[in-house]
Amino acid sequence: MSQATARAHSNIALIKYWGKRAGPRNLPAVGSISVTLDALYTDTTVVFDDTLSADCAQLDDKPADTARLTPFLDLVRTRAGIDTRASIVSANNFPTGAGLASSASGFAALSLAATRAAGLELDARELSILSRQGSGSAARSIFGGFAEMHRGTRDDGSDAFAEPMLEPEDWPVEIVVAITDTATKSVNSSIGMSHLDERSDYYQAWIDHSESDLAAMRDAIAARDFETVGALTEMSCLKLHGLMMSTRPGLIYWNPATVAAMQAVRSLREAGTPVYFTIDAGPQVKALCAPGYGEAVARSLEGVPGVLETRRTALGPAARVIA
Ligand code: 2P0
Repeated sequence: MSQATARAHSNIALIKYWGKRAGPRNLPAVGSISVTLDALYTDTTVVFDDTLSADCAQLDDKPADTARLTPFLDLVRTRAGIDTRASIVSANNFPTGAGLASSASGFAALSLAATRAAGLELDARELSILSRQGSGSAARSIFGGFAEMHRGTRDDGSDAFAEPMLEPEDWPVEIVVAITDTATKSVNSSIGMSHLDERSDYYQAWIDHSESDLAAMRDAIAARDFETVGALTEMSCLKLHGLMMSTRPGLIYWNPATVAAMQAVRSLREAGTPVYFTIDAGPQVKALCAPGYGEAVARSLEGVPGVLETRRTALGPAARVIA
């Protein structure tokens, strides 16, 4: 029996990933840029146990489906040259499957825990490539601070990995998450973004502009230009949701409180607070705040009708082994 426990933090994309290239290995159609969140994380323990006849998993104290986990563990087993089944025990310190990137922190933590438990020592890039095969956004949660995921061009996925851009202390922006609904989302991301070339007339435009959006964001982050980073962040978010809404059948992840929180962020900005919103495949609003503004933004968003709670967070560290 061999085991390891890892912690990985959730992330949110400022320039969004949505859409896959054809073929296996979960290859993204576009690159993305994200920030890793200190306050939202997953702890995962993996035990390879000779007495098990099948993989088993538990998430937040409940039995979990292994349909997506066993093929992922098979990648680790093949690499380690073992055939032992595993038990996975995982816990999120935030609502699962509600647009808070639990698959990002989950697969990043699983990659690290499973490889260590299998006796492998992968470097961060290899871990990022492995994590991507569990969930595209997980490739970015291997790193802390600001990270960029490269789309890559190779069919084997060896160039589709994330890389660190800035450490948290290099630019301590803050994030306030306004939670408007804790239920699991109705359409998961993998299904929502499948076969977009056939399902959305806007998809080609999304692809065509992604490289210039990424380049503009890289420059703005390097210059610590908060207003440009924020404007690009809102633009990428709204473009993503336009693409989602244009998909047959149309995907609408927002509720009335989502829209109210977006408008509250814009009102705060008009009144002089440096804050911009972004939203993933769910109804929660994440407010990107310039350093020092998180507390004031959290207080304002708590007063928005329909916002259930807020979580304020700094940028978080890279995934790491904790036991
Ligand atoms: C992102 N999202 O860049 C985008 C923005 C949600 C909206 O990546 O199919 O769970 O596992 O690769 O990573 C969510 O999709 O999808 C996501 P898979 P994933 O963060």
